[in-house]
Amino acid sequence: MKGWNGRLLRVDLTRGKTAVQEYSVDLAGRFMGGRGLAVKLLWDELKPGTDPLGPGNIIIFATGPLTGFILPNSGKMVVASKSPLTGGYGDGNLGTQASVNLRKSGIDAVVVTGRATKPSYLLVEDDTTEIRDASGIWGLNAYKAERELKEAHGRAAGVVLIGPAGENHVRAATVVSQEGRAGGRPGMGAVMGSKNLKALVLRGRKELAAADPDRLRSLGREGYQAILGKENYGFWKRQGTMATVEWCQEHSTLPTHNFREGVFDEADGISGTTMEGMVTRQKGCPNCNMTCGNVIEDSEGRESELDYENVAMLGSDIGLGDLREVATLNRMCDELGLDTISAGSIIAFAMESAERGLLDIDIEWGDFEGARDLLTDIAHRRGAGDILSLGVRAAAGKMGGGASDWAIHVKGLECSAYDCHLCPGMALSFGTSPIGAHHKDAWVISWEISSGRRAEYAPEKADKVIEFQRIRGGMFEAIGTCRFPWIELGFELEWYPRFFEAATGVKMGLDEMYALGDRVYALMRAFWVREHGGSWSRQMDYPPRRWFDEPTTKGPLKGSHLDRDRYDTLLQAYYDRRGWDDRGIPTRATMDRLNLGAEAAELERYVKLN
Ligand code: PTT
Ligand code: SF4
Repeated sequence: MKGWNGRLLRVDLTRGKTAVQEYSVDLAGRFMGGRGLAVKLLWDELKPGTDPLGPGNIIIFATGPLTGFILPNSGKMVVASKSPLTGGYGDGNLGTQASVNLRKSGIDAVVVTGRATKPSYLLVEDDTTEIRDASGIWGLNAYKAERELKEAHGRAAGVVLIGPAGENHVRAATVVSQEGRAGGRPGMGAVMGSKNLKALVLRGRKELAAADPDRLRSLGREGYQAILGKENYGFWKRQGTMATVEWCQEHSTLPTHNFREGVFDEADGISGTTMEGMVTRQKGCPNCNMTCGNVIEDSEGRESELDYENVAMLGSDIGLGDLREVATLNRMCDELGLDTISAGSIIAFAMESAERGLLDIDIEWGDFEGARDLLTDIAHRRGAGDILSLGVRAAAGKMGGGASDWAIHVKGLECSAYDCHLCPGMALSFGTSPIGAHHKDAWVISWEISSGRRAEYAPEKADKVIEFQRIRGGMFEAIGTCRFPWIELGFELEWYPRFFEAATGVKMGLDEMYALGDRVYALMRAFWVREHGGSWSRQMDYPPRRWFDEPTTKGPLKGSHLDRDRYDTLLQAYYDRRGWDDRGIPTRATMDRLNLGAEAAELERYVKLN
């Protein structure tokens, strides 16, 4: 196999053993890498009903066949596991030197099981693998711990690790890297913490073997050049994802006051334009010439790397309009290893619960000090932070008193930063995302707004969601590169089959890549259904109640809300197009068509397939 290393590193923390295992050409061909490889391994090896925070859970760090080659934005890896936040399939995508180093050590994915008896970290140096004592860095924030690990193992080491939130099993703890990269929103950091696994430290110096190295080199050069020539490149370099603040405000989709509204009175204070005057440097992932990490000084003089999601959720959604204070909360999340989107949503939920007299804490909208204290309490599970550390769905369930009405999530994952009171297509994207309410698979909102928002529930919206899920959630999550060149700059998708062929020698058109995406989607859905058995229903694919029941009260689109019946019709159109039945479960014929016959037989042990 060229392009792929064809090898997994298996780590059993209970026994303290590691082993390298070759995997088959068939597995690579059917699932490719990244998310595809991860969900297939979880499907085959994770016992249904496993406690996500128990030693039986499996966590996988999976690169794709393009990861690590000198190609545009090829520094990504997927971190996947059964989620302690949602109880279903969970993953996230991280840009880090660790991805490149893993591939250069001759490994495509690390598969971790069991639980170490004491704090540990995994050290991989080319062909040598060791489980080491992490007692000295347990309890340290992610910045400090990463610095210590780099001091011990050299600056070239790639490190992915957790902070105190992961150690304390906070359900929205992420995996972090490089002081400002984070991935694994549905609690992948908590799974690491439950295994007493503080970090993976990876060094690799081998040459990655490509099927056609000369072609790959020239394609890579041309690709980087083409990106530099894209019209929007200059603006992207200035604002990165932060341009979205102004865009969302303009279109009434900026989450505000726990998604009550889509406009924020102080939006200018947290906008990309405001940020432009504050940027001190830019950071990014390896092999990238679009570096989108804009660093500013926070209100305490420390560096903080901003992205739209972080700023909207820790800014407008909690009513905070000072960018340097938002940056402080953002920096805290990175140090604590806490997902910024969920953290913002949880704080907003707490603010609203306090306002309604259901949570006895002293906090109000826009209260920076209160938010700062609460973040620390959540990460350390102190006081009200304990119940909030479970995420908004579980916290609302425990609190009662109607709190579920203002718990903004899908399937237990807090929504990312797009208010959908008048965006049914984006609401469908959140509803059907394979990990809960995340925008990464189908960010259709820009298309939805530009193509006539008022043609509200047209079935073409289901087509668009599926198209994006195929490209973003299927192809990009499997090949191991960042999707930003395509979605942000218009770098043509046709580049990717060319890169893929030069790397692997396998000719695969975009249609085949999308078919692979459909296979991966069906299997992720099967994973959810197997975990839920008879309790699975189409209600799981509904967006938060607030968007149906509580019209917005401000801005040009004041009075907007979603319509339940029409959403349900749109959802049905989505199922029909995917070949899933009325429950949202792939039919037997669909599974067979996607070459998932054996997986269908396994699923039939839990639910009857139509
Ligand atoms: C991603 C989610 C996002 S999506 C953001 S900002 W974004 C938040 N970032 C966080 C952060 O920072 N710190 C923190 N403590 N928590 C955070 N939570 C949020 O996590 C990220 C970029 C971004 S920035 C996006 S959209 C793109 N995502 C990609 C993807 O998913 N796949 C892919 N093939 N390419 C992508 N390119 C872009 O990568 P999750 P990163 Mg992230 C600090 O992982 O779990 O999917 O959540 O990985 O290396 O930081 O790059 O406006
Ligand atoms: Fe990383 Fe941003 Fe570059 Fe994508 S564009 S690879 S997220 S730095």
